[in-house]
Amino acid sequence: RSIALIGAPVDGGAGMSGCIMGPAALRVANIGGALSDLGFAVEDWGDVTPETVSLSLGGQTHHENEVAGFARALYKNGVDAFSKGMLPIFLGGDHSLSMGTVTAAARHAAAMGKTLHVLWLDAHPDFNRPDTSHSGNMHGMSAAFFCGEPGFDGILEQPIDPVDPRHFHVFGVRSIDQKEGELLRERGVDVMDMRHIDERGVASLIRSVLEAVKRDDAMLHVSLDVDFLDPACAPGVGTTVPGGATYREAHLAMEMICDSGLMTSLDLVELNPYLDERGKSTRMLVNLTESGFGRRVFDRPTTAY
Ligand code: DIR
Ligand code: MN
Ligand code: MN
Ligand code: MN
Repeated sequence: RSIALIGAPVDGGAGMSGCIMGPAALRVANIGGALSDLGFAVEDWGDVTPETVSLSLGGQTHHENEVAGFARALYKNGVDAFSKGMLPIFLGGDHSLSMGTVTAAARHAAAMGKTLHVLWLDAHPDFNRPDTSHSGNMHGMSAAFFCGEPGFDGILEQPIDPVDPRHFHVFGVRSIDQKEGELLRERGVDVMDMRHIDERGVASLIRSVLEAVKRDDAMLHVSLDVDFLDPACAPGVGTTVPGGATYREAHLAMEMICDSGLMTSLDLVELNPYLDERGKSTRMLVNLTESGFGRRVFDRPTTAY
């Protein structure tokens, strides 16, 4: 398989700046070399050039032109990568970039007559609309956008292929705004919060997601937000929330995703190198990516995932 690394230095969607340095930090940590060593043909497409957009979403929403400019460029680059048979890994950048990456995956899925499932590894579901968001930060709205919620006209130039909210799997959440929670419930989003993980364990929950993807013969986009992890193992993010996934829980999730062979695209988002401790969170993201693409401690008996 070949992998396209696509950089998205956007940070206008986050509450504070710094994610703009994310793609550079991931390259300094040699994410491309790590994937080559695992046997992949890796092409680094560099950072996308955001388009120029002029729109206003209203409410407190801010930086919509920067966010939409990146979303449009990422959408085009993503569709291009899929049509070349490559697996794109998007190097963020704040989580608003998924407005472009997930819609690209959904477009490719629709063109192939398939559906798309999205696995969202995050402390937050990012399911706010401009009219429900308290912060106006668009990194908290990306999932609402690609699931087809109203209020986002003009972000992309063309209509999107909305993701079925029941195929939107939120994993590891521990911070949900009130109206956001009501919307998640109304739409039937598959929400697995930290208590679910405590009670049932990563393995059984991730297996159920992967089985749903397999059953639907669907594509799978994985979106990994640094704040999915406990701040103890990944402090380099603007929105740390206590009680996150441990080092091993996160690796297990990525290892199982790898074994399933189902992942067709990946976002690495919200890395803020300015807030990091000696590259800890950057390295964590690179190591998790390696687990997602085949790095193993030792052989395992062959079982299904
Ligand atoms: C909060 C925080 N729900 C908001 N969201 C995110 O601003 O909408 N923090 N995504 O990382
Ligand atoms: Mn997020
Ligand atoms: Mn988050
Ligand atoms: Mn289904």
